[in-house]
Amino acid sequence: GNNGASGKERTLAMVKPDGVSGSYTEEIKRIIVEASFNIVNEMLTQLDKEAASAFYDEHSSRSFFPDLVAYMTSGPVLVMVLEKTDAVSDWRGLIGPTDARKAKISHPRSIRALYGKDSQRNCVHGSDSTSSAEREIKFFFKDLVSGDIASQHDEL
Ligand code: RTP
Ligand code: MG
Repeated sequence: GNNGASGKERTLAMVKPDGVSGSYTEEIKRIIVEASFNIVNEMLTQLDKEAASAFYDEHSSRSFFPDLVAYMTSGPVLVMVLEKTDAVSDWRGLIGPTDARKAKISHPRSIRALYGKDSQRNCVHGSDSTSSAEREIKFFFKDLVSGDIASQHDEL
């Protein structure tokens, strides 16, 4: 499952290329910590076309998929495993709706409203279910198992 040694739920968060290049990483991490998430693991990495396509495989037939892959490979991303009770739904709530322009109206304090641009460049990712979280955490942190988190701080 995607629960850590504490029994708390885990989710996968990502600061997308526009967030890293826009220097929003520190602000976003401050919001994460203030919302009582524990950052269990983090990794700055660069997705290639194959990795971005595999990560967003559920959208491979969508018209926006080529643009999505180009966007996600345009620069480094910061991938984080976040832990707290109800981590998956709480992180989705904190980031806000997919379209940052709509988020600015309906959820003005959400991360996408604060730092996103539009329906594509929305600054952050969050797993949409506990099963997605499990798949996505394994995608980036294959060796991450309960009680063995200390050696996983890979860097670009
Ligand atoms: P994410 O997976 O990144 O957390 O975003 P999400 O669940 O809110 O939205 P999803 O439907 O899974 O879409 C994944 C990402 O694809 C880009 N997108 N572009 N141009 C468009 O109409 C469009 N629609 C979606 C966004 O970057 C979105 O976050
Ligand atoms: Mg999604």
